[in-house]
Amino acid sequence: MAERRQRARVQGGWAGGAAGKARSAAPKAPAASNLAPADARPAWVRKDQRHTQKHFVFEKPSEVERRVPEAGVIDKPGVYELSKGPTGISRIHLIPGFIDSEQADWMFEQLLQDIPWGQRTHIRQDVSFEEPRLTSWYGELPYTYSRITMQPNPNWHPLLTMLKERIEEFTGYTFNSLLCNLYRNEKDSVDWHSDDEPSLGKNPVIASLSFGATRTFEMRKKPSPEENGDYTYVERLKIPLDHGTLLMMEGATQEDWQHRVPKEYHSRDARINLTFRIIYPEPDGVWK
Ligand SMILES: O=C(O)CCC(=O)C(=O)O
Repeated sequence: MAERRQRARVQGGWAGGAAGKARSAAPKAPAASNLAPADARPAWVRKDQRHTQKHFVFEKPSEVERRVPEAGVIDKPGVYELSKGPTGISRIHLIPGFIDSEQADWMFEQLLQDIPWGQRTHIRQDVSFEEPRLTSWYGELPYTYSRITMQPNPNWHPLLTMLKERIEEFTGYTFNSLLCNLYRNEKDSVDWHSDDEPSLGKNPVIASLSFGATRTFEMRKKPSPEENGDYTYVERLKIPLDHGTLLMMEGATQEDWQHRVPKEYHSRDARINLTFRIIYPEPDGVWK
């Protein structure tokens, strides 16, 4: 939060700054001697004694000092309204233990083995680089993000169908697509982004189910137009997503916030994240 601070400066007080420099240039006081002064009366009775002239000058700060806000942590189950704006309410719902840990254990092993994990490669300015994770897509429709299209894949794995139905029963939403992410170790990640592709429609609902190693899901609020794209002072959140946790993102969350899963400095085992989505056919039939 922006903070105004009143600063006090003592003029002619202590060394340092312009006042201090001016004092050091002043004529030197006579060296101390063991001779008694001409007027031997104590200083406090002497009328001619000059008092040290110290006075405080309060200066208005020339500019507003801003503090980078500390990231909040959400690690308790519940529904959280992250923000409210002209675009609507950004809301998340955290459900740790949505899948109990014993079931999550065998599900993780099965998904790791059975999902057809693939490597997407991007080309930017003639340089190609691999996404730092493996992915797989399920759904009747294709899905394009970061300028690469995932082809339709209607062959849902029975475990994925079962998980989709469990989430649908719990949330009341019906999903038709799924993006699977495999983070092989601490070096895998997904960078800041919003799930705001046109094919997801307005205010998309995303159900994100995690298995395996706990990784931190980070969120940051998109800056207001006055910030000119500067994210320095925006609100931030950290949400540890562990084995069997469901995270729902709803309302304006994709419009007003970004999220990422950063790399970790310490070693991490594999993690699988399933993001169930609702995909709409593009009105003009063109997949951007
Ligand atoms: O792995 C996660 O928790 C997030 C995945 C994600 O951001 C995405 O699939 O868009």
